[in-house]
Amino acid sequence: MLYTPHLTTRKIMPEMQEFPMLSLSSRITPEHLFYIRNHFPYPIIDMRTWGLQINGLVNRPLYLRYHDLLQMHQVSIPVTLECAGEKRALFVPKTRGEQWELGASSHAVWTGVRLMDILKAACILPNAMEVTFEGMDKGVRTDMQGIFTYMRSLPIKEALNPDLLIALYMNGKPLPFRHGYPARLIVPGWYGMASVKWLQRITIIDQPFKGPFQAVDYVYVNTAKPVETIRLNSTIAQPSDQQVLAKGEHLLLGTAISGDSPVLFVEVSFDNGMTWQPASWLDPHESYSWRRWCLKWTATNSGTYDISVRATDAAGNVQPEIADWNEKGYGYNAIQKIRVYVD
Ligand code: MTE
Ligand code: MO
Repeated sequence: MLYTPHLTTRKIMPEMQEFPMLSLSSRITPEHLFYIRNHFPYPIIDMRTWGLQINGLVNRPLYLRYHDLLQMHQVSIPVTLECAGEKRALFVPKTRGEQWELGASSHAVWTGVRLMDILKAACILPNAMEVTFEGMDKGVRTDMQGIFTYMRSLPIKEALNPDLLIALYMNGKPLPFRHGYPARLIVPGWYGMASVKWLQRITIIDQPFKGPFQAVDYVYVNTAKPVETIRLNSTIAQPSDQQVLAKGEHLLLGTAISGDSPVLFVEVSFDNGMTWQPASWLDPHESYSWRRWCLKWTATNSGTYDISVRATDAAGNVQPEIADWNEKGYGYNAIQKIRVYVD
């Protein structure tokens, strides 16, 4: 049977779709398979009037039109986006929020202007503490009165990291509308919520930003720590859980990532973690990219097989057996286990 890959729909409005994990034939996710996570309906953008405003604690407020941004120095960085709710459906007990399975993550090469260059051009004042990023999408929340826009902040030190981009292109083509056209922030190594789409305003402030997408959502409620960098994680993309396989040789394939220390190796176990064998890398190391691993496996006998995968990073951290449960279900990164049946 011919397999035609397509997104897995979690919600239509606001749109939420998963990348089909079986489509890992390339490291880069094609545009039509890139996961989508929106909090609100799509914004309406009029390119005749659109411009990116930079204001607040700056000596030189800026208003950059699309063609101004296109004319600035461009850089390209491969960055994997991963939703903080990735694998939320695996939490026991269940948590509230979108029940994402394995595919709330995708990979692209982003091209655009360094945020640092824009902030330097605006001349930030010495009392700057945080930088806020405001999207153009807005709507109501079920837990609060009023209309909110999607808005996030970064500490000034993080905002000046030269790897942060105001991206104008994804995989060499103008940013698709669903992924933030005309311009989106890309915060490499952080969970996806930081990478604000449909940017309209960047504001430098001298106090912590307390908007609901900063101080209510995207907080690990158990520790009160903000959700920031991507936790060490690995995923079995192929075979899928509960799959029935024929006897013979199979290719196990998946991804590994960390927003902190580089992933050193991935191991696979067929005996519930008693013994582990190393997987091989399909991709070279890149700072902010998922890295695909694979392992050839021959199923000689019919029966039930439990397969686990775990990643280890350069600092010696290993994925936990049990994920750190938190009320909103962020940062699931326990060792993944699947069961397959060999006929
Ligand atoms: N930016 C805006 N303006 N509105 C949003 O709803 N969602 C965030 C982030 N940026 C969001 C946003 C979240 S939670 C994630 S995981 C990523 O966008 C998803 O990016 P993608 O839809 O391009 O995959
Ligand atoms: Mo997300």
